[in-house]
Formats: sequence, structure tokens, C-alpha cells
Amino acid sequence: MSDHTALEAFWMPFTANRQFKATPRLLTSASGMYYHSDDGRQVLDGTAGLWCCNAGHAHPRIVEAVQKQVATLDYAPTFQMGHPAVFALAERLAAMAPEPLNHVFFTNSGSESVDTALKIAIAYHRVRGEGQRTRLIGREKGYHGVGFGGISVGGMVNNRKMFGPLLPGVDHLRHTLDISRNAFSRGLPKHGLELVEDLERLVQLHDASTIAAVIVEPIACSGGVVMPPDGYLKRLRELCSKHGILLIFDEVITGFGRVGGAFAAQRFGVTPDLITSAKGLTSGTVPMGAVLVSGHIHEAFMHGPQGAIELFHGYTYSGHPLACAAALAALDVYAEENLFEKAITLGGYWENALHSLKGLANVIDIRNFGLIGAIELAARDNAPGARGYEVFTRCFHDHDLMVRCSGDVIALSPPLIVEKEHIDRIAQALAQAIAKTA
Ligand code: PXG
Repeated sequence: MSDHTALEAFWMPFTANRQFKATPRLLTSASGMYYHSDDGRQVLDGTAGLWCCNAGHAHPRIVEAVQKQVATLDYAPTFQMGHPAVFALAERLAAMAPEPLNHVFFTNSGSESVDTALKIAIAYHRVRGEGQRTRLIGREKGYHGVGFGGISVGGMVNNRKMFGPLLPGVDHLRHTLDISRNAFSRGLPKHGLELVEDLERLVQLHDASTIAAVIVEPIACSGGVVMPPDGYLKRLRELCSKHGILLIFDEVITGFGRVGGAFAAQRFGVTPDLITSAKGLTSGTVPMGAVLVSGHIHEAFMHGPQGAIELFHGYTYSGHPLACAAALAALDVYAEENLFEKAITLGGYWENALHSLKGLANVIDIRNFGLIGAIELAARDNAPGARGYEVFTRCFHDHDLMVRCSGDVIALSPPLIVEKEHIDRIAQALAQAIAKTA
């Protein structure tokens, strides 16, 4: 791909387009734990694509299921029509989800799942006669995709500042990153539980009767891998219940085994009212998202004449047959290969490998939970993000390892098929790349 013009037309998402096109990084095939690059290298995938390829790449079972499905039923609507796979998948997800989240609304992405969940929350209060509950509460550093709903409740300034006034009636809890007290915590940090009481302050300010829902990621991944302090999510659940506010867990990343168990809700023992998901649902192979909804929320809509449409919402591709086939096959793989246990059985090894990087120059924090990891580097004077970007490119070009950088945070989330030898390689490559980066 040396022909520069061949790269011009594609306006790349969340990318420094001119910088990338000057020195492109192109992936041409993938298998298991590895990508192959256009310059003939095998690159270890330290990030499961973008936190999504949980079963590893090109799993034969998923490949075959999608191939078969496209030849059998390429597309079928789910508005006033149906096809068997979408009902089967919904039943499977309802059975995997924590009780009582037993209904499923399908979307095509995490962003759509978030906007769907926010709309269901507001409409739920309205159908129950509490139509004044419209306010939404997010959290600083939160990432909930890029729809207007998602960026409104989200807390990443660059994703918000260019796009006008956003949704009205949104407020935010403070984020829970506190390196001064929690640096190099293993697993959940000890300090910061008091931050959850922000919700009480927002209730004092707005009154609970105006608040529809709180949305948080159990672990805020895109915002720099920010952990919930020990006990935070449990207390958040208590406060929401006390005030009649719905709690939405955005599990687009933490779902499907990333932290052990099907969902972080189960790993943390805290049950929200709605869960948003995507990514690992199909192991990243076909776009699909799903919102898991508590029975009592679904039930609130099931009134009125039988012929009345209960929720005026949906996407042409809600429950697309190819996505359903991919998801059903991915769920089979997760079960047969026990992949939801990997974050628990390998979690300690992963933690030790990452924390072995403590002491390297410029490493100011290391955070981990399940098969998620982050190494935070000190920002260079007047050049935030430059050091993280350099480590990322060095890992890719010199050490055949793909990581993510979000500012000066190196984020890691390998496919759940990862083994100890891959973890060792990830840690070694990172150590060398960080040591070489001034
Ligand atoms: N919610 C959460 C918690 C996410 O992490 C979305 C919603 C949006 O999903 P879609 O499918 O609309 O992109 C996400 C997406 C990164 C990175 O490097 C993270 C995401 C996407 C791309 C990059 O941290 N998360």
C-alpha cells in the first residue's frame, strides 16, 4: 500500500487521518491470537481488535455458522415479522443474564444499545405515569458510544465539545480515577467509595422525581480503564433503588467474559435494571448489540390494546440473521471452551505480568481486573498523548504486538483464548517498548 492516494477516500474514525496515511498500519488477515500485517508480519492481538474478538479470530465454528446463514436466509425483517434465530438468541441471552433481566432488544452496535436503553428508561417512567422522570445521569470519563444520547451521558470531553448543546437534562457523577491514593492497586482500588454519594447530591439538586436513570460502565474502559472502588457499584444500586431511579450498566466491553462470568453484573454481584451490550456478543465478527431488560420494565409496556405497538423504536437490522448466527455460534464457543472462566483462572497471572512493569521509567500507574489491563504513562510536558502513541507504534512495528492507546494510557484486553505464553510476550514487548520510549 505505498500508493498514497489509495488511502485518501476513507475518512477514518477516531484516527489522526493525516498521520496514519503517512505511515499506515494495515491488517490483512487474522487467526486465533494473531493478526497478519500487509508487510508480512504476525502481530499478537493484545486488544481483541477493539475489545471485541473474545473468541479469538476466525474461529471455524463462527465462520461456518455465518457462511451457512448467508446462504440460507440472508435477511429477514423483525418488524411485524420474525425468523427462528433471533428468538433462539434472545432466549439464550435471557438465560445467561442475571435474573430478572429476561427480555432482549437487538441493535447493531454499542452506541445504538445505549440510545435504546436510555429511550426505554424514559419511556418506562412515562408508561407508568411518571412522565416527569426524564433526567439522565452519567459519569465523568464515561464512554457510551457516539450517538447524541451516548455523548450526552458520556464524560469524555473531546467526544462532546464539538457537538453543540447535546441532550438537555443530563448530569454527571464524578469519575473514580485517583492515582494519588490508588496507584498500582491490584484489582479494585480501596479508596474512593465516597464518590458514589455524588448521586445523593444530584438527587438533592434535581429531586429524584425528575431522574429516569443512571448509566455507568462497571469498568470505564475507553476513558482510560478506570476501576470502580470496592463497594461502589453495590452502593450505587442501593441509592438507585431507594430513589426509584433505573440503573443501566453499559457492558459493551465488560460483557461476554471480559471480567469473568457472562457479565460484570454477575462478577460484581450487582444487578442493574438494564444492561447494554455489543462487541463480544458476536466476538466482533458481525455487528450486533443487545439491550437486556428486566421483566418488570418490559411488563410495564405490555398494556393497552393487543394490536398496539408497545415501543416505537427499532432498526432495519435489529436481529439480523447473520449477526444472530454469529452470536449463537460465539455463545457456543464461549461455553464449550469455558472462555468466561478465563478472566478468573488467568486473572492472577495477568495481574502479576502487568504489575511486573512497575518501576519502569514513566510508568505512573498500573490497573487490572479480569482480562483488562492498563499502564498509565506520565504525559510529556506540553504533549499529552505523545508518549502513549509512541509506545503503541513501537509495540506494533518493533515488537509485533497490537495494544490500544488512549492518551497516555496503554489499554490491554486480549482475546479470552489467551494463554500464559501470550501474556509473557505481551509483558516483555511492553517492557521493551516502554524502556525505549523517552
Ligand atoms: N459503550 C461502551 C462502554 C463502549 O466501550 C460503546 C458503548 C459504543 O459501541 P460502538 O459499537 O457503537 O462503538 C463502547 C465502544 C477504545 C474503544 O479503544 C472503545 C470502544 C470503541 C472503540 C474503541 O477504548 N467502545
